[in-house]
Amino acid sequence: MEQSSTVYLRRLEIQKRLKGDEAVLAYQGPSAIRNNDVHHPFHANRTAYYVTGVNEPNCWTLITKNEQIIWSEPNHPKRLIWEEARIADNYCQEHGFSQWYPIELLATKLPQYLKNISLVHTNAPPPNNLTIPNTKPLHELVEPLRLIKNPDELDAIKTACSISAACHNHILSNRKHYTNERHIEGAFLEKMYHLGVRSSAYPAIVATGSNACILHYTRNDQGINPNDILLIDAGCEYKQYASDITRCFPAKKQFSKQQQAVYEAVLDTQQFVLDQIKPGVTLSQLNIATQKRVSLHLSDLTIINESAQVIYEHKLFQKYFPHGVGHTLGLDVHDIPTKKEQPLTAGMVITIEPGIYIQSHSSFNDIGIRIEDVIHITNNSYENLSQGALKTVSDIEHNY
Ligand SMILES: [Mn+2]
Repeated sequence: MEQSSTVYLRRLEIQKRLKGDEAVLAYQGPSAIRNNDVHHPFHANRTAYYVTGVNEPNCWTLITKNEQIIWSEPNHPKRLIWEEARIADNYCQEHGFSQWYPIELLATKLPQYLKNISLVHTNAPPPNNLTIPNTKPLHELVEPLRLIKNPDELDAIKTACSISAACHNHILSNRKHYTNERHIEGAFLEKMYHLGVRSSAYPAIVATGSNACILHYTRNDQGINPNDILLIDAGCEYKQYASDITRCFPAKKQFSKQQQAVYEAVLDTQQFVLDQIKPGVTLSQLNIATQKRVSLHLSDLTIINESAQVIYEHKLFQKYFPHGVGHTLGLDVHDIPTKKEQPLTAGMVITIEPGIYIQSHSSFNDIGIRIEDVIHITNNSYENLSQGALKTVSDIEHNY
């Protein structure tokens, strides 16, 4: 119930922002069919979930200045032969809605509530061909709220990160047993299930050697060469909140000299960027800081035979570091599309994930390194929510 009371307060906040003739109309989405009568696990539309706090399909929610109404599937005895019971009329008692209706009454009841409404913030086309004169995208109203996490949301993200960190550490210390990327994916999921969570926040990336240079590699089915570096980008979801952690380590006990040099360059870059995090700094500034530090390392390691300044100014680093330094995280792993110039504020959660990817080079081959942590912006600095996942060279080499 802690979650639902948080969501109830959130709905009150939304009501406060609505004018008397405005309403929020949120649709959680249908249960998606995989094939025939087999369904995908349900994952509510995130904008709608943020408003309802309940992961149940086929629900419509209407919030007006004074009411919080939900339509959902009732517990027909025939359906209960096949499916678990729905929340149905408990929406009012347990989740603080002022009114619940079975979904069958949407077409008749909704127009009555919309009579005096002239603007509807919504995330879906109106149901039952209902005509709504003026609509605005609901996410525009919700995203500024979603950006700043409250203590319950932070707790959920923190737990997701701790569980994922334990899974990463489990893979690290058992790595001698894995001979295929798929084994690692399976071991990560097994550990995650064992720790009590079922959903991943995104499909895991388990990449060996040059596969790590494919940023969204998800085949995860190649054999592991003992001389490879492994890249594992994986995270679970807890109470609907995501985690997103990347760790890299040698398949065998120790790094080669070249692997260690690149690894330490990325680790140094991550710390360099973290040291600059405080409210007021923008993601764009952090990106520039990352690009400059990566350029410095590319020059020092003679991966590019140019000065750091030339590498940065001519964007030569992009060949080895083609992505941004991070993104917001919350209900979604890539949560709110942040404007790069928006200053960070306390309560935001972002990832910091520099990388260097070298597919072919005279002295560095098939090395893809990314190190990613989940960072909570605090009043004057930051808190690393995924610090439990080991990443120093000595921790990596000792845990074998
Ligand atoms: Mn990420």
